[in-house]
Amino acid sequence: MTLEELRGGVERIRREWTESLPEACDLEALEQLRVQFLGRKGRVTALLGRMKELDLAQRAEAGRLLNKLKDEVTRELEERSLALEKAAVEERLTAEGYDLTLPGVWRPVGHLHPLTQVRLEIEDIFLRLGFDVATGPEVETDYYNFEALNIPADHPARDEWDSFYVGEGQLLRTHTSPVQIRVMKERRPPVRIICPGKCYRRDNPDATHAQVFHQVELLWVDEELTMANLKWIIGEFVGAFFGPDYEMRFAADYFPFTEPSAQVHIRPRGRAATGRHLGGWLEIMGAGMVDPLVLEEVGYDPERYTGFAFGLGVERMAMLRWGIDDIRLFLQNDPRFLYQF
Ligand code: 2U9
Repeated sequence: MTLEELRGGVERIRREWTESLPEACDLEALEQLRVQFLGRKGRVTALLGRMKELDLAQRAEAGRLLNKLKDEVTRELEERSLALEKAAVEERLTAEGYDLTLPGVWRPVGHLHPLTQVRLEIEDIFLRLGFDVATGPEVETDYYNFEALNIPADHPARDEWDSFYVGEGQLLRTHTSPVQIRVMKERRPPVRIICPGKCYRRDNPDATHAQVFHQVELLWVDEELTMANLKWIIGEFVGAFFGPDYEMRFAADYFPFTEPSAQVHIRPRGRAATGRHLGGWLEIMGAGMVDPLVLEEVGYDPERYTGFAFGLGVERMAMLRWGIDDIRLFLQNDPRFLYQF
């Protein structure tokens, strides 16, 4: 073979390629064409194989010609392949009647329950203040729920009309305080925990009472803790949760497990005393210094350690935050209520 013959061969292949390409109307036909020209036994490959028949001096020119042909065929093959793929997609979209300009179907995206939002926010505030989150069982024994907390046997909460008993000496916990008892028995002071969780009481449901509700309780036991430290912590909480425009006061109260005990009130400060609060004091939680009898019960020396605790209702915090007037709304799972948060 001479260089001229090779040149003629290249031109012939080039022409036939250009003629056959538009006839390949689908990807399958295109693949057959590729095999025919570029495959191991294809026409371009065959011509490449015959290069060795040429004089050494002519091989460089022959190689240039053949490589150019191969590159052009490869590029045009790719272009045609992309064009055919695109046409196939468009044909399918037209055939199946899709209109990509139509607005999509709105699918509601879920979100956290308002009570979960409030609980996480409260946890966050105390995590930043160095407290651990502790949890425990919802089915408790009489001992952890009442006895260890200095709640006497004749206390009305112990009556089966006020608590849900599930067996002999076993009940659904009426507060999360048994978690603190369990943690104190496991650890040595300093103990700094908050205990969020579900609680159960045998109330008649109304706008402010539910048989299932949520609490967050806090406990800090250490040396030299006083009521002043308690007041500071609660002040930090009120500022973080309700904002800077509230003032706070303590009023005397009684709980079997704290001494002294207090209820904590807040009210909008000064000119902020407008809107639904109208300047009145709102009770937000109960609190107090842990009763020495409770410390003794878990094996802590009450002469060396003191502690304070508070308990708040998550529903109550959410109701104050959003102006919700019926606690039962939290349990009804009505999307018209839930989607507002
Ligand atoms: C231990 C020692 C002391 C937790 C406390 C309150 C006051 C309180 C109520 C708030 C609204 C219950 O959800 S509620 O109805 N709680 O007033 N709770 S002091 O005191 C503790 C807890 C555990 C070992």
